[in-house]
Amino acid sequence: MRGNNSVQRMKATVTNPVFAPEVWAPNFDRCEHLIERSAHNPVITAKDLPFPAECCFNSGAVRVGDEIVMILNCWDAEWVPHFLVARSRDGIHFDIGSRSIASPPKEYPYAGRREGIFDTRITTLEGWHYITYNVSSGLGGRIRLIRTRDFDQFEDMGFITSIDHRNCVIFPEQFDGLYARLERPNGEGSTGGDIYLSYSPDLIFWGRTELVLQKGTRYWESCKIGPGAPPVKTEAGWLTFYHGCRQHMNGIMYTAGVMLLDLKNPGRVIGKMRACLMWPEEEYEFRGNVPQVIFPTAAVQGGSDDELFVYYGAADSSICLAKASIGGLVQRCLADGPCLPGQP
Ligand code: BMA
Repeated sequence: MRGNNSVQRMKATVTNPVFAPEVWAPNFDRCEHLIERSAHNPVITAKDLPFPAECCFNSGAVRVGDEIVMILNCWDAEWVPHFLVARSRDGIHFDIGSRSIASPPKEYPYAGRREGIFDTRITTLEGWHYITYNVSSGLGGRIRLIRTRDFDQFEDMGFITSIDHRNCVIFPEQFDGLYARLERPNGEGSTGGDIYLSYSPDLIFWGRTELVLQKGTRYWESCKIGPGAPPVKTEAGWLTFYHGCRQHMNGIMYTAGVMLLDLKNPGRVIGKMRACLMWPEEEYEFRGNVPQVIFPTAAVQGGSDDELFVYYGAADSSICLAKASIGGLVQRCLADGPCLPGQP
């Protein structure tokens, strides 16, 4: 658990006073007992990869029996993206395969040096592990779907959104015979940056889209928000980690927030933390390809029934782990209320 000790530890290790959390993180105390960064962070960096690489980050993971299996997203020394299967028993030390299980489509407009594949998320559903990811192009990004039963053979299911979509997470259950996903159409300004829900009969064709949460409830999520990890089922509702972005004079800060969605009607927010759960504090979250980024992509069962292992990309450079209390997060979401725009 985090407490005053961790504040002192940070004060002791932080050399630049600008990084001291109390200077710019007034909500620090509100979240200290709800989530704890692993002392092993970052748990995976480019140095751990089986070939010369620039970086790895934003990678989905699921629990399969005693193992946590990750589809690790990395960029090699030529800045070509790869998805690698990585397995761990303790959630910290991963065996990383060298076979890339996906690559950018070869056809226009997805081929070319500017394009890439990134941000994997995994949902286990009806005996399959479904992997969603972004495919970027100069004409806008889209979401593509792969599935596997064993993380050995993979089936490409093609694109599952129209253009300019980001951040798609699939629920691990059906609702009245339909699959459901949270998604973030990209857009700019007033036309995008919010979280929506869509339904599908077959995971390919999606519709009945509805707004779930708008950006801008709080200052830390004022510029855009997006679903982070596939929702986790609890007795009280679907516990859903998302990222919240705040624009400042030097760019965008990515933080992590949490909301609780209705069990039967997952488009309804029944609880939401006011404070953001995590914001860049550690040096590995500040320094990297894109500074000030915490990007949650997976929340899997940890060492006890109440514990979640939350994986997140840090500064678009490494993969990190934080341990969270399910009960604590649910309680805080409900205590803070739906906390929607226009509500106190
Ligand atoms: C988002 C995604 C993420 C990335 C983030 C910060 O739009 O592209 O992959 O972590 O930007 O660069």
